[in-house]
Amino acid sequence: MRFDTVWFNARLATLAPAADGLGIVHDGVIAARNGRIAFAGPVGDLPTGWDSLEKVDCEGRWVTPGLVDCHTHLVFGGDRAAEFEMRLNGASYEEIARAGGGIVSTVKATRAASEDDLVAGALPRLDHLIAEGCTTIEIKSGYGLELETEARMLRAARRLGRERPVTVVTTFLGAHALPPEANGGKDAYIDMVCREMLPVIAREGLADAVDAFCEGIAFSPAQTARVFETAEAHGLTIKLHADQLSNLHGAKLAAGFGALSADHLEYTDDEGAGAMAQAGTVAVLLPGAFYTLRETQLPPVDAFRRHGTRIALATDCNPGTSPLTSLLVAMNMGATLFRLTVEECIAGVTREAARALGKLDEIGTLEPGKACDLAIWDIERPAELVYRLGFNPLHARIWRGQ
Ligand code: DI6
Ligand code: FE
Repeated sequence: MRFDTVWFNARLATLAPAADGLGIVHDGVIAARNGRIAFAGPVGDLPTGWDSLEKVDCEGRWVTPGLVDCHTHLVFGGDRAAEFEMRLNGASYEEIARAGGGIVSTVKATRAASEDDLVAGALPRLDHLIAEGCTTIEIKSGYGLELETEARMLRAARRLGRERPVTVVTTFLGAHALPPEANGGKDAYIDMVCREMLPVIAREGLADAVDAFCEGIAFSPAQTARVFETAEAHGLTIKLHADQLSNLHGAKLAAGFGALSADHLEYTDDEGAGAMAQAGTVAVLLPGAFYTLRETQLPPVDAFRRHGTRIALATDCNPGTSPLTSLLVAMNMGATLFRLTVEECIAGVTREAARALGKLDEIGTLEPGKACDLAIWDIERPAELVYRLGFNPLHARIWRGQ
């Protein structure tokens, strides 16, 4: 057997579903051919007579699947640092809104930004994620709230995937917030999302999935269901910002539509957790938003475990409620704030995050046939990836075998 590259002398956390826990292999080898994993396992199981163009000695380092950030709003205009500072200095929500703050300020800045501006603004954030081993990222629209800017955000997101060695998955989030010009007309805005925006986004192939924000301050379950029906009609997969600030039973609604994931979930109840397990809808927990909002209601992790609901972790990188560009910090927060185990955290940013994107056939574990996306770490045990805070032990990152 002839390989392109062989990484040997490695400790592997394969995350293979058939294995126990992290799927640890002590004297491990990964072999790649044409950008895909051709072999992953103990050195003794390598086919005899193999050869390789390149051999890399990992010197005992740990190798995990490349990390997957399955929920981000990485592309946006402007920033909200001034508003953050005002709030710390005692400004009220009204004062911030009057000073042009809040989500509306990001919408305004995003509408004013060209595609080049959006790409340039997002690249430093993307580079930070990449420097910590991220090889796949989901990026949502949702700060345009009109067709032209939503499409521009998605085009910028796709372009990021051509400018850097990373896989970008895009999600249309037209139903993120009500734009100011809608003057409170939520149903009319959802009409526009379903009749004017979504069909064009789908036709132009700009989005892989459709998401919505189901919440008192955003859209109702009935309005969310209309968006989902339209997404289904266009053959797009579904995700949902569900039960973040209150329990509108968004988790159950998402499960009912066979959503890939329901995300946030602080206020989800036992019934919602069970419905998600039944439907195979992944629970994407976003501890960066929980932390930034100083939320105290914890997501129902025990119910997820009891029902067998799959748990992923993501950054939710956005300028308002989670200005976070680190999956390592997201893992630490998942453990410290939500009491997830080391295995749950590491699976949450690899295998389960891949599942939340509907890409488990392609990425998320070290198994033959999958894309050769690897993170090689200078650590002695996997727990270090979760335990340390503000320290990056990445030694090397491989995307598509390179
Ligand atoms: N949930 C959130 O926490 C953010 N969006 C969402 O759906 C808020 C986005 C922002 O404030 O810019
Ligand atoms: Fe979000």
